[in-house]
Amino acid sequence: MRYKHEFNDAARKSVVILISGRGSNMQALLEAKLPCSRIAAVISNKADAQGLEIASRHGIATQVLSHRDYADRESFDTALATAIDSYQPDLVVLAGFMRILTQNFVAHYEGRLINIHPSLLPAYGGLNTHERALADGVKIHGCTVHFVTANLDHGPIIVQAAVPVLMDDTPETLAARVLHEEHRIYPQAVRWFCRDHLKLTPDGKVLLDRIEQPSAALIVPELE
Ligand code: NHR
Ligand code: GAR
Repeated sequence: MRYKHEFNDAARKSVVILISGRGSNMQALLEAKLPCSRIAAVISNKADAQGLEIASRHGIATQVLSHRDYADRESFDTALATAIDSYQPDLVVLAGFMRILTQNFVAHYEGRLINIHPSLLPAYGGLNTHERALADGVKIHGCTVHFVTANLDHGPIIVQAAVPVLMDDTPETLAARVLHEEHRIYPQAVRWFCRDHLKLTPDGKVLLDRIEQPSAALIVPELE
């Protein structure tokens, strides 16, 4: 008798994770031990990325591909795709990966390339999101998991988590509050994908199949 969420090795989805630095989102994915997925490799564009050691400690294959060894973005992305495809992944996960990817690369992984971004997209795409949110005085901030498209930080949204911005927040305290939520929603998104609940439709819409959706107000400010 095989249960619905039991996965033999052949049924597991193969995942390649791309990082550039600390790798805490990658670590959250490794520690989630999702039975539906097998992390085939972690690839970094930086040799000194801390995440590489964490991956090695988990017994996961690591590879470094420095963008500095390539003349332009196109040739770096071609080499990166060759490295990724050697693992034949079902899903490619950007976890703090800091290089903008070319149109050809993104098209090659259409519907199987996801990113986590530290803001409530479409607000605050790009870099320094927490500084900019604080400067604007917004009261709610957060993080977004999305499919990657050529339109930077504008791919179809899969899941978001919101946190309050507090009066005495610094970029660091706000980043920590957001990061805590990143570590919760990224494993969830990968779990959905690996269980075949999450799809990108041909017309670019996110399909969440058989996932419970909230119907009540999520955020209710305290009123006096
Ligand atoms: N590529 C495409 N085509 N589309 C997206 O949505 C992408 C992407 C590559 C990375 C992550 C993204 C983020 O979550 C991401 C999304 C890096 C930069 C950037 O400006 C911007 C957005 C993101 C990642 N990178 C500089 C560059 O010249 C380098 C910065 C650095 O090395 O520190 O590539 O925020
Ligand atoms: C995370 O906050 C992630 O959302 C963000 O960088 C941090 C990486 O931390 N990603 C980007 O800004 C992508 N441009 P991590 O390496 O510890 O996961």
